[in-house]
Amino acid sequence: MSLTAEFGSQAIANTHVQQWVEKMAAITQPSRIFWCDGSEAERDHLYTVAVEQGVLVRLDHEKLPGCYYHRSNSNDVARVEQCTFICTEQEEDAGPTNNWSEPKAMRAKLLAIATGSMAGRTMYVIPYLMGPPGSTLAKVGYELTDSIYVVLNMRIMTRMGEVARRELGDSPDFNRGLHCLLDVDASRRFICHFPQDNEIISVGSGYGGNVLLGKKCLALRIGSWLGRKEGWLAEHMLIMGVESPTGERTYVAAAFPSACGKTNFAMLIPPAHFAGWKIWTVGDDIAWMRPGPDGRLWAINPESGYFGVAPGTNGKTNPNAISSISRDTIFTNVALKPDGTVWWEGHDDPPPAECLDWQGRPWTPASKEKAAHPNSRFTAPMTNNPALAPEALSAEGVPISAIIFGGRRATTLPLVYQAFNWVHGVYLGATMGSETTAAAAGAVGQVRRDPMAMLPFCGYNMGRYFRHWLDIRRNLENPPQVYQVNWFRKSADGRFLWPGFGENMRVLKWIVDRCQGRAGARETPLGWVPRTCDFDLDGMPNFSAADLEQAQSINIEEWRRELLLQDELFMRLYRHLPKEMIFQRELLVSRL
Ligand code: GTP
Ligand code: SPV
Ligand code: MN
Repeated sequence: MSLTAEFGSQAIANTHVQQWVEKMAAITQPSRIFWCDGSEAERDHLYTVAVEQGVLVRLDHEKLPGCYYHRSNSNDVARVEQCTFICTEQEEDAGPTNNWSEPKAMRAKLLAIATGSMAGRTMYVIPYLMGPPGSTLAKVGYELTDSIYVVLNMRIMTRMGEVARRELGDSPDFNRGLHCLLDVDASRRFICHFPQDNEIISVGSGYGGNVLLGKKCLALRIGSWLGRKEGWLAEHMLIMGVESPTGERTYVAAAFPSACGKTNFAMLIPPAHFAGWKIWTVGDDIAWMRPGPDGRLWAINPESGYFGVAPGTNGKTNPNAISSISRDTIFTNVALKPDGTVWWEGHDDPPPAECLDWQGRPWTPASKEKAAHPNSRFTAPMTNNPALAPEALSAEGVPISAIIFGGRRATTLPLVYQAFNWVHGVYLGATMGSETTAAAAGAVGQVRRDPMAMLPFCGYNMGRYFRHWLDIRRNLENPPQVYQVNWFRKSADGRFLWPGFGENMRVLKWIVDRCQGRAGARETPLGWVPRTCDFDLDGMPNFSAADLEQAQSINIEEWRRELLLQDELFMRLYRHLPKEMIFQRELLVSRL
């Protein structure tokens, strides 16, 4: 590694950063500190080192230019909610939906674990910016890590290097993130947030949301805490622009829980029937939103890449994702083919005759287990996306006309309905339920409450979070309309009642037309729903008005059970639950 002397050896940071890095280095004791500048020369160097060390496999650069392959430890393939903590002075500040620990004790425990953990290793110093440079919402973080995989992912997912250093200037106001890979032993795995100190310590994992600290840790958990303090919202939402044939653009944000369709919806390509309509992707996972001087809610995407679910991604379900991952992409825990390309369940190509599965074991179509892990992912720069909205790069962001909440529900929840008003909309978000997915360790397919798709990501008391949502309305003269959708309802024989993916454009068009005051609706106990005449079914030979009725049906028995499930969460939150939520519940009961 003769190159290393040329790269990263120069300390480039303000004195606050330098002092903190020295302190952390004294604890972790790396043999070398590498200061990242985010340059292309540095990127090439880091990929070379990562391949030399066996952390990455270089894929066939004729077929997949600039692409690499990684396997994480088989015990370390998803977020771990049971190891994720919010560390505040008062337990009540973390609230009943978070694991809580007293900050002093937890910090001491983690720093003891971190002591000497980087011996013989390189500590990378990653300056990164969440949000477009110059945005009033943008935030700077520094992540210290001994994982070169983390560095290479962070340089795709965030604006990394010089740009962040410049944005910070001489300020001490940056998020301090420490990540130590250790031996990825699950018993020493902790992802801990210290919102009062704007600090994150993550140890014992090398996977995604546990270690790319700008993403779930800063942009959502710490972000939501800062948002409450500073009057904005940090949300687990995609952001899209919907362009009509006349060139009118309507911006929509949507919160679906992990692995419930945000990336797919954000990159939607309208079916042929919708000539002249076009979807622009602003973001696919996280939205930072603040009331603007015009009384509208303005949103930015703090990220600059997509950390997306690989299985099921193909040229039919998501062509824009396929373009996004055609180059300069890191594939994690998918299957590796002998020709230096990759495969997963639901790929365009048929199953390969032979390959190595996500654990590196020989795999053939006769194998019983899956070739790719269900939570295998791609890390791709957003600039690869043919549908990237130019506004994704703008400091002002976009004004949001509609907020959509959606879960993965086999029963009960109709395809689409609209909230009567903002408070009712907050209630829809607060009572969201969804089946668990492979994005987090644990059982899959169990319905649980996941308010606003933020259950694993809200960095403070969930009851106060609902209050914050209600309070934001005071600064919104023109609040977004609020909708609920469910792409995942099933028939008694287990078929999806709605085709989903590109066809979701039909639901979206009704929503956009409502926002623009051109579409009708009918009142139901749940909210406003499209009448058959309001919903465009043209060009869907296999889907009839009767099918729509089935997808939209409201079953009173199912709703009785649903109300009981909602109560479970409300009871846990009772001390801080806004009264408005109880009133909304009573109103729903009386309407039903
Ligand atoms: P995170 O990155 O974990 O936050 O997830 P995400 O919300 O971006 O989920 P993503 O778009 O990656 O979708 C995850 C899964 O949902 C994939 O297996 C998709 O095939 C499936 N999916 C997405 N959209 C639809 C849809 O409209 N209908 C159906 N039936 N499945 C869908
Ligand atoms: C999610 O689980 O919601 C993700 C993937 O977006 S991770 O970054 O691993 O959290
Ligand atoms: Mn997510």
